[in-house]
Amino acid sequence: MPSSPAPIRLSDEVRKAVERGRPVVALESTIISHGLPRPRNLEVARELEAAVRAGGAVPATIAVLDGVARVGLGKDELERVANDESLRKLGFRDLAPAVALGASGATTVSATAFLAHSAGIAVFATGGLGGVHRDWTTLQDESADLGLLARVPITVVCAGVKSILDVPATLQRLETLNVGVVGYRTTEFPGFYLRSSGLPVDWTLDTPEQVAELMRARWQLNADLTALVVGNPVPEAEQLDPELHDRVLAKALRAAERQGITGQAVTPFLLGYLVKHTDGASLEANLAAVRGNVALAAKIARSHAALS
Ligand code: PSU
Ligand code: MN
Repeated sequence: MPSSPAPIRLSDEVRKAVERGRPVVALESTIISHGLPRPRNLEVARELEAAVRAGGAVPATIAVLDGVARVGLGKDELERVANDESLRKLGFRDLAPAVALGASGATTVSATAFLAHSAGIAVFATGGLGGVHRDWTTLQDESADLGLLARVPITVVCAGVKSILDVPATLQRLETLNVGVVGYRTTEFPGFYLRSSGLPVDWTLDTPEQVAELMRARWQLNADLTALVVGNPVPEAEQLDPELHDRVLAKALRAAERQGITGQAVTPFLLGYLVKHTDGASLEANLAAVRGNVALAAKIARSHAALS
């Protein structure tokens, strides 16, 4: 085979931090390119990186640009991810084709978790995970996030799974797949836009140090075969009004069905519909959740770095 440039490239800052065992937090790019409206998305991308730094960790936003998987983006690259409407949405299975064809795209949870782990990063923050869709019995639409989390031992801080999904079915799948699930300062699995999904979690942790202890125990037991999902609820004052949530979501699901939205387009369509029909309130709740997750992830990354 002819030699070609390394397909995964770490920024200098991220490489040094990983080599020295300093805290690093991976951030996905699909939420920026496909999950949030422009131009707010660029502001948010910058804000999240700044929040990781303020929390004492190095941010590593991940995307594939011109066939190279980048772990840690420069200023121009982050702008490109936010502004380039032609960027594709890349799940794990899309990484190799994107590299082979020199394509560009934003990475979802599955692709980001894989690349972050490959780069030696232990902690990853996002908004809400993908999961089992509500019409699963007919369409069999289950996010590729779940299958990847069953294979990659990374800690993912999130506000649960997106409430547009079948949350009980998703929790069941996570159990079957042996993905670790804990609630952070809650006994209930978070509901993304809402503080609670109404479903219980088996384990509750109350400090970043406890999460780091759990990560260490998984490693000591050789039980870090799968991901660890840390469910961190959106603050009560910033959640979406549950009544508004249920009402608009029901309409969004009907609209998606009527318009024949399928596959990768489903999640961005539903999130966009909610933003529009809640006058932006769902966007604020989404952002509040992501901010909280990023701040917690930085603390967990620090505790983890201190323990290892
Ligand atoms: N979290 C958010 N907004 C998003 C996503 C997560 O707050 O847009 C993205 C993630 O990249 C996740 C993807 O992996 O949605 C799931 O898409 P799908 O259901 O097509 O697998
Ligand atoms: Mn899907």
